[in-house]
Amino acid sequence: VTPIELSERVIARDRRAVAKAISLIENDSAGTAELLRALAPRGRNAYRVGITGPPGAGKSTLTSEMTKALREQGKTVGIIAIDPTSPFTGGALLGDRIRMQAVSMDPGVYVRSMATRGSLGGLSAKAKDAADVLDAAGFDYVLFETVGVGQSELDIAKAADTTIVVLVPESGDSIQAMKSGLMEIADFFVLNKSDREGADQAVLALKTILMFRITHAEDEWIPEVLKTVASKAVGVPEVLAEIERHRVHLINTGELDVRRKSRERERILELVDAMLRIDFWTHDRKESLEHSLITILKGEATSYDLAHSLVREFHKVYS
Ligand SMILES: Nc1nc2c(ncn2[C@@H]2O[C@H](COP(=O)(O)OP(=O)(O)OP(=O)(O)O)[C@@H](O)[C@H]2O)c(=O)[nH]1
Ligand SMILES: [Mg+2]
Repeated sequence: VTPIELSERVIARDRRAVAKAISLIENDSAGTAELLRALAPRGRNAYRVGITGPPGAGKSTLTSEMTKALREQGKTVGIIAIDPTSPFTGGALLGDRIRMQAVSMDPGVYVRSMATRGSLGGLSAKAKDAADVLDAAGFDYVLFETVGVGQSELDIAKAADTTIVVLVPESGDSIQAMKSGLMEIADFFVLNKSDREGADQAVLALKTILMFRITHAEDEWIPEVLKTVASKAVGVPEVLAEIERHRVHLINTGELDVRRKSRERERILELVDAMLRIDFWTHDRKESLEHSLITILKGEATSYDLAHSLVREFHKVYS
């Protein structure tokens, strides 16, 4: 199928076409640009929510329950579970798949695991592009779940309109969140597993930390801390209500457009970087660099000299 044919099937919400389209993106396959171009006029309607937090916090359980609740409201939901570590389907994802099976039998729900294999962008970029596909396919919500910890969790905020950080009562979680930069990306917090001991103290600890961050700026959004028991669907309507409250806030302050523009800007910067790098590092240039390295060791040149001469030569080729 051509990218145009594929785009038509995506717009008709053909599940196999959606799967194929996301695979194209995942692998930087030829036709990706044309596909996204054809889908572009159809998108820009889905609301994108990132669900992140430490391993085992209950992100998948919460995502499933949120999906069920959204379906009851008549909304359609696309879910992207992102695995930053393994390009293959790992154990965690398999577990997710089983957990998500109940919701994914529903034609109004699409569940997809995703890895980043290609070189034209990182995790958040690929997640964004995949969300563009689901958006064009007419899903009302796109939920991203990030598995694991680290930079990928922080990056997901770039792909989402609203980012939820899921924590659990275990002591030290809020301190951990503060250290790892999760505090900065959270539009609100969910303290899941609040059926466990220490939930109220954990909420208090989080709220105390958050209090220090209040700047009293006009239109300031102050992140809430909500308690849930995802495994019993407790607190889920409140989570959806908070997403809605945040969405309205973003619209009223103009911040939604700011976020969406910044998402596109980041994506373009990343694509240009990757494209230039691919054009630049031809076999010949790599060889030439390899042969010159010895001059540095001999003290006859510096790394700056070699970089400058490579770039100068590159500019000559393109002028
Ligand atoms: N007690 C309790 N257990 C929960 C709750 N929510 C989820 N769990 C359980 O916690 C375990 C992990 O839940 P997941 O939803 O897989 O957590 P996750 O954050 O998606 O995990 P990873 O994707 O592996 O990082 C499962 O056994 C869930 O049944 C809760 O509110 N209370
Ligand atoms: Mg999970």
